[in-house]
Amino acid sequence: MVDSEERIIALIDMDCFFCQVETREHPELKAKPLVVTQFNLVLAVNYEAKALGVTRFISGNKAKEKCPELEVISVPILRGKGDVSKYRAAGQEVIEVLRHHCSIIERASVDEAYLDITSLVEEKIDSVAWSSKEIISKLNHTFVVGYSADDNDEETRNNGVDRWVRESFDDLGDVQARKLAIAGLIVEQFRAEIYEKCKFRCSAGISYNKVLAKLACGLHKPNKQTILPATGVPDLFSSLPINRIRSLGGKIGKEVVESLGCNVMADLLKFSQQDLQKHFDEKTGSKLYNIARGIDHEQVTPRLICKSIGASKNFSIKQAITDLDTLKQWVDSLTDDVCGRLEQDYEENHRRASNLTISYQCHQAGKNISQSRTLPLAGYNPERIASQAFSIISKSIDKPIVALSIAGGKFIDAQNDGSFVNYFKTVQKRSEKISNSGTDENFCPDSPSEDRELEGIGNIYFEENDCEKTDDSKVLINNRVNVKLREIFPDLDNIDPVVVELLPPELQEEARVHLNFRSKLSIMSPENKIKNEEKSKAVKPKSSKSSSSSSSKCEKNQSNIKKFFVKNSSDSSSMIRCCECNQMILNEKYLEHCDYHVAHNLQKDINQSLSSEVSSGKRNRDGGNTPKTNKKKKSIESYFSRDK
Ligand code: DCP
Ligand code: CA
Ligand code: CA
Repeated sequence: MVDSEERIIALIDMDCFFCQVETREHPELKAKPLVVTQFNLVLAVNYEAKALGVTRFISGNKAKEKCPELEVISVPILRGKGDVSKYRAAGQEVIEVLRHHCSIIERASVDEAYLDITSLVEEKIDSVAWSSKEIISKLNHTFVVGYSADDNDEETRNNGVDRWVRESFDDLGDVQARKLAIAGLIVEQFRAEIYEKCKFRCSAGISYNKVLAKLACGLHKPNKQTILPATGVPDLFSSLPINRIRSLGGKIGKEVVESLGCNVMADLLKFSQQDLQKHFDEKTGSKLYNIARGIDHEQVTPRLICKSIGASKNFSIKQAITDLDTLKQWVDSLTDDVCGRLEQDYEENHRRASNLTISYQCHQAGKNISQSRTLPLAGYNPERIASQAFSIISKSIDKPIVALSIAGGKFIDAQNDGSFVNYFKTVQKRSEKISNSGTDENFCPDSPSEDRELEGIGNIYFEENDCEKTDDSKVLINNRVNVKLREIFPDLDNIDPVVVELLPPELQEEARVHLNFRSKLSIMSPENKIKNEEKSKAVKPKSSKSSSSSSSKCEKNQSNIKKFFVKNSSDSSSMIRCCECNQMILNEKYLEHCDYHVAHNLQKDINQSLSSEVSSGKRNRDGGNTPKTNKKKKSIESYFSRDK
């Protein structure tokens, strides 16, 4: 691996990207001032409009006021939110051009990518005896920090490049500066080819790490590239505001400014590494210490495809979500979007997301408070994802919700895992078959179309099953395990806890779902309560002991189940770290393991809501102790079934 100080990194970023995509599609817009809006908010401004004072993140009307001749195009709207798929596809076209030349490309956003071009530079530098004159003539869109003025004056630019190249290639010149000059030639070629093939103009930054390449890219735009050599860093940092550095635009940058009193990057130089580590944490402290000196060890991770796939929606305070119906509609819509894209990604890139991140913002006391939760993702089932997201977000419905996001991430290789997406297709076909033949009517008489796979791919899936659903709760039942369980307990309503102890772990867990569910019902019904008391008197002493320590036993069993899923081998290549319990799980057991958490969490939620309802006396089915009203309150759980 190349030493981080020896690398040559470029960042290529498309100019006013959404505007260029629209102009390519509508050539009549060429050279006209143009903005692209989404719900009347300006997202992209072309350089003709920027020259007339139009800026981003203002309303389309306001932009039009500033520039009456402005052309305004809206991002297409799909299911009530912006559909950016055509811009994403256009960004991918650019990546396709680059990947013909470079194998280390990291796509960083819809319109930018980092390239590690160290080996390309080394090949090129040795390929011919370069003359300074030739290099200068080819760096015709290039600026060099420390040698070119900030304005775009062509003569100043050219003089600066001339001086820098001659200095770098004379006898005392620095090897790294020469490499950067050759990198400049390579990137000029890339940019020309992008224009030739895709008709998009772009800008680039070239330096020896990602942070500096990104910073350099923004210094001269559009259709320009900027080289940032090590000699240019101290001068640049002496006046560079902290938030201009990629990773210092947010919270940490704010803290550097507010609590350390730094205004420009050079102000950070007065702090020792220990000082910074003490103030922040060890990792952040040493990162800040390095960045202040122009050092960044982060590698370009070859990644042509995004790290996560998500769908999000922001709302103004006026439009904020305040009721469960609206929340459900939006959660369903975002979930459909994200699942469609995840499935497409699965087909195209043979990978699957193993994490689901559900984020949202509530407006409270004049501030937007962010909340986020990451769960294991066992499959791309929109109904299941929507119900998980809904159950999490709906807990905050007492505050206006101003942003929602659902994203799949932490992708893992799915080359040998055709069952993952196919599972749902199999389920669909299977349920059609079942409902046509009627063979499984006893199994789930109320909703054959909701039936789940009974055999097949070998993974255990805990799915929602309507035949076990009450007004108040949903019980997760795995049908495959359920079939086995029925062989042991023909009447699942009367499972003997003593026998449960003797079962293999996965059956124990499933049996417990039934036991819990029945015990919830028994809390509600005095008649059942008596029956159960009689039953528990009849069980052997061992059993009464086990029920007195049921919670610790249950924990023990759960930990057994966890152990069952966790491989104790040292072969970490086929293992994934679970985001929920942080344990390393064997790849082929991961889906199974995820389902364990999903079932466990939902079961916990159901139990919590039931016990709080019971203890606060809210329930009506309590033997008539609470007055019944005719008005049926819509419970959160009733939203779990999307077809209602
Ligand atoms: N974009 C968006 N939402 C944002 C920011 C940007 O949808 N909050 C879209 C519109 C942009 C595209 O992403 O065209 C790329 O964003 P950039 O920040 O790279 O901005 P531009 O490419 O528009 O302009 P520039 O020429 O400054 O790179
Ligand atoms: Ca851009
Ligand atoms: Ca960008």
